[in-house]
Amino acid sequence: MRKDAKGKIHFKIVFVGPSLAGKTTALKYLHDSVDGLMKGGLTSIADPSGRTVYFDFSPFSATNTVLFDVYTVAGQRRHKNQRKMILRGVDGLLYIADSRPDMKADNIEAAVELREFLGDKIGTDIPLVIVLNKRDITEVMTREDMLKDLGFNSDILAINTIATKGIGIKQAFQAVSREIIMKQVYKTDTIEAKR
Ligand SMILES: Nc1nc2c(ncn2[C@@H]2O[C@H](COP(=O)(O)OP(=O)(O)O)[C@@H](O)[C@H]2O)c(=O)[nH]1
Ligand SMILES: [Mg+2]
Repeated sequence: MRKDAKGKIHFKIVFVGPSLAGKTTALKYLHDSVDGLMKGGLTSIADPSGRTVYFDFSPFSATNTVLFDVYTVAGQRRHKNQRKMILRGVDGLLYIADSRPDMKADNIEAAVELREFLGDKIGTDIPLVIVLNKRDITEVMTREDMLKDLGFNSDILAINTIATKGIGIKQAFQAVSREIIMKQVYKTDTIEAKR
């Protein structure tokens, strides 16, 4: 979380996950098609084939004082240092997995790297929502197998999505932003503790 010069609060949400899982597609959908969010421009830094080479970024404002700065990382192996940088100061995570069976190893590798960067803050200090994308493909892995492979805590919310059609994407974004607000603005457990 950071406060800008005008006193607005910015929360940072990052889409993570392996290359080609659908991170950029999901952010584009939020930007282009979701009503009820005030939106700034979408900045994408991609190579000519459309692969994210650095990150994508779009700010969304929920209210006049609260903004969500949403990023996607570049998923290819060689961009590890950039991912580490983008994840600095992250307030909430959307992990996008690719449901195709041949993406199993890539999904696991990205989840392992995320734990390497953020450790046990994942799902505790930093809320996480798991996004199981490409559920429109006929040969998809089962939800159970995918969640077991990823190895995140079993109480973490997982949502089936089809990013190309926008199915489930808004719900995933709302879920993680709600968790961030509960944790950081209302500090529900802190208030309880003070009573
Ligand atoms: N069938 C299918 N394809 C998808 C879905 N989401 C993304 N894609 C495709 O997967 C490819 C990679 O998507 P992209 O958003 O660039 O992935 P990123 O590397 O994670 O940013 C593109 O060709 C997308 O159109 C989905 O839900 N279903
Ligand atoms: Mg991308």
